[in-house]
Amino acid sequence: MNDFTDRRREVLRLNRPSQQQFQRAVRTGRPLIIAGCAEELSRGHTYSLDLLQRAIGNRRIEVDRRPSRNTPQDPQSRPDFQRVRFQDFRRRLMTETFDGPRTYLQDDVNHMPGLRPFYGEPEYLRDVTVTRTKLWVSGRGLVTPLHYDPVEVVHWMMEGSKRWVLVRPGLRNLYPYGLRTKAAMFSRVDPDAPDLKAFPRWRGVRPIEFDLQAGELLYIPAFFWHRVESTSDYNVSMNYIWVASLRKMLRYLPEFGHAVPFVRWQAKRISAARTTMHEDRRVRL
Ligand SMILES: O=C(O)CCC(=O)C(=O)O
Repeated sequence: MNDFTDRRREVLRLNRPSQQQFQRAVRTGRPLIIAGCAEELSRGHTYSLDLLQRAIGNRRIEVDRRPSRNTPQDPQSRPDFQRVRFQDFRRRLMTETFDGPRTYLQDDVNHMPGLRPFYGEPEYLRDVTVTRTKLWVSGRGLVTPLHYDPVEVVHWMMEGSKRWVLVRPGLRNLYPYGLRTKAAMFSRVDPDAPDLKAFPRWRGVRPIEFDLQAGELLYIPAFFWHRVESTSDYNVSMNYIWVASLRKMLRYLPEFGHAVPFVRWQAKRISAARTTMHEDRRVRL
């Protein structure tokens, strides 16, 4: 990724922001890295796999199984989510090889009530209604392909590090999969090795690339494209998600249109998962 322009200054940086500073930064529409809040959020805990295992216990959590570390999004099918016990996920994580099949824990914290005493919510999110909080655990090299979400996200790097590539909202130069596919919010371009013959307008794209380190948080504005690579042996992060303002949805109406089938699918999954939440049996979502 050496030929990326370093556009770090397009990403704002704040140390322990107040609520007003955070809101002002959000209004600029730019991504924001937040430092200096980890101690308060983690309540002094270090997120080792031992701690997660103790906190999650015997519950089944949702993992995404992938054929390789950098699998392009399949436009024909949704991700292969499965429910496994944390100890089984952990065993897989420890035995997976860099180039072999991979497992990515991505689950709603509602499935892990034992984790609740071990983290807080950022003070500056007090005025937004967080609709979902999600835990991610991955091994080195795992890639989430370039995509956008129709919601606002703060991604807290609890342990490890991730390399982020961000691209401003837009559809024309990003070549998303078609509206009728199952990957309409995913780009067909791999920013690591863009095929400029197939995707010539990618030349006009100015990706922003940086590493997010343990203890930092990243605000990803709704509709901003992002590609994420886990860059340490194991990575633990948490997402705080809330609904974008109506103004923003109207501003990015074509992007929102692309997201509608996904939003419907996701809403069904979340509500199905919440109704079966307390039944500790294997459910394929
Ligand atoms: O960390 C990842 O692999 C993906 C994160 C992501 O897409 C998000 O936080 O919205």
